[in-house]
Amino acid sequence: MTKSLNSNFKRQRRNQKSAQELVDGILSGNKADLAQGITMLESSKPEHHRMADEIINGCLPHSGKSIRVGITGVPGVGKSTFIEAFGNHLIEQGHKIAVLAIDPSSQKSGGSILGDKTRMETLVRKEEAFVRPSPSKGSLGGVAKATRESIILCEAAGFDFIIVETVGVGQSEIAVRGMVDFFLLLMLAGAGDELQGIKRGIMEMADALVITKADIEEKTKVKAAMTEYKNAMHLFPPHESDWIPVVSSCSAISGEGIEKINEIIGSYANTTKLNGFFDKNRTRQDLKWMEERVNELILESLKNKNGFQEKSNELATKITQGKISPFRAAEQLLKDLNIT
Ligand SMILES: Nc1nc2c(ncn2[C@@H]2O[C@H](COP(=O)(O)OP(=O)(O)O)[C@@H](O)[C@H]2O)c(=O)[nH]1
Ligand SMILES: [Mg+2]
Repeated sequence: MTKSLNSNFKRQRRNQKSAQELVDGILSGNKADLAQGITMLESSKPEHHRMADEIINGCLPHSGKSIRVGITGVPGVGKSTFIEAFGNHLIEQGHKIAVLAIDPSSQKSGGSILGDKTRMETLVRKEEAFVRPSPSKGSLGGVAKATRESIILCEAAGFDFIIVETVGVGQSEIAVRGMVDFFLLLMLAGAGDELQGIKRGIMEMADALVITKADIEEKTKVKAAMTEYKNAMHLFPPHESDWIPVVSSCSAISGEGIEKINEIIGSYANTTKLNGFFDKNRTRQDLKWMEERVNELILESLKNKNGFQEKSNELATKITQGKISPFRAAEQLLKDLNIT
């Protein structure tokens, strides 16, 4: 059997759909097809790349009609539990919500995936919700890329409220900030921000800072923390959106303050749509996305060039033997391949 016959046979046997079939399924709101489409985006197999591109292109004209919200905060602060409560509230309001996650730490432990899904127990069973944990493989860059593309697919499937959960440590916030409209930081009343490991830069990116677990903290403590954070937020330069970040509190267990957060996000969307920032921000994100995609395509075409692997191996050996500097080797590689 030839190779292509063999792979056709395999595809049929596994009942795997074509890109067009998946796009049609996604556009009709089929969650199984959406899940399979996202699996293609996350795949590192070169034979899936073309299919992923076709799916994205098929979905793009039907995307964009949602509000995209990023949620961050240190592990254990209560993000997933919040999303469970908030998501159920949104569904009651008539929304369809998709939850995506970027959690670089879950790649090592693999544990938080299960944790997150069990924290969203009622949400995952709802027809109007789609919950997708962080991919368990790949670099932060790769995971972030897949998440950005997954947003497009979710929107094409009719989800009008997209939530991206990320862990409040390291680079993943910046990646998420670059793909959402609104950025929400969850904090606790008890601990100071140093203790909570939240960097100033993350606080500065937030459109709202919400103190959660208000049910287990004394009211006075929650109030004091809110005042403290309000004062701290005042010291940051004003947001380009002209939006003044809001400090609020909630409990994902009692439901107190959950509705208010939806109002805050609604008010943000109104304000920034009126003053033009909403669209400006999305356009800027699109331009950045294009830039990243160009870099990716250049790299891909370069690596597909004849002799790339051999030359690259040859030079690697020379570096190991101390015969050439890494800097020179990189230049040499491009020269040998006739690129510079
Ligand atoms: N009392 C109370 N506990 C909460 C609340 N939100 C989360 N928790 C608990 O805090 C722990 C961590 O929550 P989780 O949502 O997994 O945090 P994440 O790591 O930020 O996603 C769990 O045991 C939750 O039950 C809340 O509003 N009130
Ligand atoms: Mg979580």
